[in-house]
Amino acid sequence: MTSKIKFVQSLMKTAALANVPKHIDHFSKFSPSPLSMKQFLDFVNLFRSQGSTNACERTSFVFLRQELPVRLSNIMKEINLLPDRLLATTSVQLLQSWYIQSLIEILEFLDKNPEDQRVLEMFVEVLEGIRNRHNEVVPTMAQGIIEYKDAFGQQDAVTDHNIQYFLDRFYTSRISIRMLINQHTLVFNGNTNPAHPNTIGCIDSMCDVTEVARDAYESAKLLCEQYYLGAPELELRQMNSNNNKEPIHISYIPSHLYHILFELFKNAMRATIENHEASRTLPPIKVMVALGGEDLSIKMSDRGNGVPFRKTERLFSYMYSTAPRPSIGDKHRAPLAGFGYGLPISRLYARYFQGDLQLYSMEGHGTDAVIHLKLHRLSTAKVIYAQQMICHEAF
Ligand code: P4A
Repeated sequence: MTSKIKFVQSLMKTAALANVPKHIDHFSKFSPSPLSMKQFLDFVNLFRSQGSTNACERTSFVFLRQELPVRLSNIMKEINLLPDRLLATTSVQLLQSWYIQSLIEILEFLDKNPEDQRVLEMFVEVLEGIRNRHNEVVPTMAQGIIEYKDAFGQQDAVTDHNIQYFLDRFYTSRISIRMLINQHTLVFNGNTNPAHPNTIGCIDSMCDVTEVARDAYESAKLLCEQYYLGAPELELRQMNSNNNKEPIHISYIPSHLYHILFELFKNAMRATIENHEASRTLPPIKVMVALGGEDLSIKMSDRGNGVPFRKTERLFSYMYSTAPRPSIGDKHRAPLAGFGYGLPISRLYARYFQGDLQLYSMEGHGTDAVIHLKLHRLSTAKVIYAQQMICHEAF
């Protein structure tokens, strides 16, 4: 811990020397530019049709060296509005130092020449470094919340509500920044994935929904079998209103969909097994994938006895569900339970492109989790927390 503090302190000095607060003030005056799925896809098509990727890479570079500081600075301003006692925790200090370091690294590119190939290559490397630096943001923030709760006890409802509000914005911002970084680095480091020819960067214009669902099921099943003696079977059905014989493909980010489904499978498996410990058979998890004209919906139903209606909202609460991290290798502490941030963050992924995630639990029976995703074939709906997320509410 002391080395962490020293590191943070030395970084804060560097930050002051590099005039970081002034840059944050400047860039946070801009609102993040919302991008629609269509804009992402258009860019992908432009990139494809051009053959030469160079002009695209320059455009992307010039956009990102402005847009990333805007997004980083906006969220850094919000971090500064956290209650002092949370802001002062080692975890949140460490987290802030990552944001400062990343901002400094991108600002270095402001006066660089986009025509210089070496600059573009360096930019990709720096972005990859930034992405790795921020890998542990979610557990680190969770740790900060734990430190805060340990020191000051369970908070009042208003504080809980404010922290919920902040973390939703904070993680949405993180999703958006990572999406931009992934898109740029995956597209411009020259790797294409032969197994997924329709995937460019992290966007798949032909994302096979049932395939992602089966993958997520298999991974959850492996975890489940490591701890329990078995896992419920999967019963997957689909309804394609256009033509029921055809597989369901949508334009989406497969990794986002996978993340959501994996969380839901883990919950469904855990509830099913814990509710059927006495019996020898496990009721299957039933998944229905439905494609309509406007929405793609996925319903996952389990017979895990459900949770009382009064408690369903808690499943989405960061404050409520923050429990100490099960230590790595400690397989006897519910391997299917992470930090309890699975559901709230999954809902942010679903909402990110105007979808949603809802839970309908019937205590005594089981839970239905429903994901609604908007089809973005023609949609120009802008994503990224700009419109909904303008007002800054101080604690
Ligand atoms: N019943 N139903 C669910 C849970 C229980 C459930 C549950 C006890 C609660 C917490 C948890 C995992 C499962 C479900 C599906 C869901 C969500 C909750 O998507 O069957 O860990 C966070």
